[in-house]
This record gives sequence, structure tokens and C-alpha cells, in this order.
Amino acid sequence: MGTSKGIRKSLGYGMNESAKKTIFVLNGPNLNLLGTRQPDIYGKTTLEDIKAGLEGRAAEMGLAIDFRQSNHEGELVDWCQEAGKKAGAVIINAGGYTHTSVAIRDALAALDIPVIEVHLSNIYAREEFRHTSLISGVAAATICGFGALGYYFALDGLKENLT
Ligand code: CA2
Repeated sequence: MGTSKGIRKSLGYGMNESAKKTIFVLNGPNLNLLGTRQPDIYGKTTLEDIKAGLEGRAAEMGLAIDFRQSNHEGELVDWCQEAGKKAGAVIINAGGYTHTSVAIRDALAALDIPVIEVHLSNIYAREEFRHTSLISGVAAATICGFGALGYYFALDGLKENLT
């Protein structure tokens, strides 16, 4: 059903049950600074707050979160590949790599599980260089401009489609 990159695309065929219910939440460069600087753009919520909130919400849904942040492109690529073996879906805020990384896009495109792209800010209302996302074309859905709430919306959207 749907296109190859749709949210319903094969939800972890051949994967064990616990992997199917695990969602990798991957965060790119500088997102470790969240809540400490530029609160006018990115809000006051820290990445730790988002992690704790998502884990709680996921537990209520019978899902598990594997939450990670890296400032390194190759590490993010490795984690995308790992998600293909250990997760039923990926939520990713690739930070600045959103606009530059062919390598992360290629790693996500190779996955047979849904990918949801999240941005805290509305990237289309900011500088022109942020208007292009290399991730959007391989994501089932993109959420931007809702701040930290976007991560929860992504989880809710996946829940509807993972069960
Ligand atoms: O809006 C988003 O979520 C972004 O992915 C955030 C990236 C930015 O490069 C993207 O264009 C949009 C930047 C993350 C940096 O986060 C900071 C948070 C607090 C202080 C400094 C940076």
C-alpha cells in the first residue's frame, strides 16, 4: 500500500518483535545545545527533556525509544544503518546536515522502515539555505515549526501506523 517511501512501507519485515516496536530517534549536530542558547528560535526545552518525554509517551503506547545525538555525520550514517536491523521506524532531526548530507539521505533511503523528519523551527521561514532538505525526499512525513512538540507528533503518527 502507498509509495515505497510511504509511512506504511514494510514495517520491519523479517525483524524480531522487539525491534519492530523500537523507534530510533536520531539528532544531529548542535542539538545537544538545545535549551541553553537561542531560546527564541529553538525554545527552552532541552534534548534531555525531549528524550524523557518521548520515552514516557512511547512506554504508554507499548513502544520503546532509542534516543541519540551526534555532532558527526558518519556516526549518524552508522546509526541509520543500525536502525535498519534494530528498529521499526526512525524519527530524525538531522540538524544542519539536513541541508547538506547526501550520505545521511542515502543511508535513510536504503531503509525499509518509515522515516519521519522533524525540525523544531520552521525551516521554510528562515534563511534560504535552510529551505532545501535532502531528507524530505526519502521521508514518509516531515514536521517542522512546532518546537519540541514535533517529536511527539511524529511518535503519534507512527503509532497509528505501527500497530
Ligand atoms: O529547526 C531544527 O530543528 C533544525 O534542524 C535545527 C538545526 C538547523 O541547522 C536546521 O536548519 C533546523 C540547528 C540545531 C542547532 O540547535 C541549537 C540549539 C540551541 C543553540 C544552538 C543551536
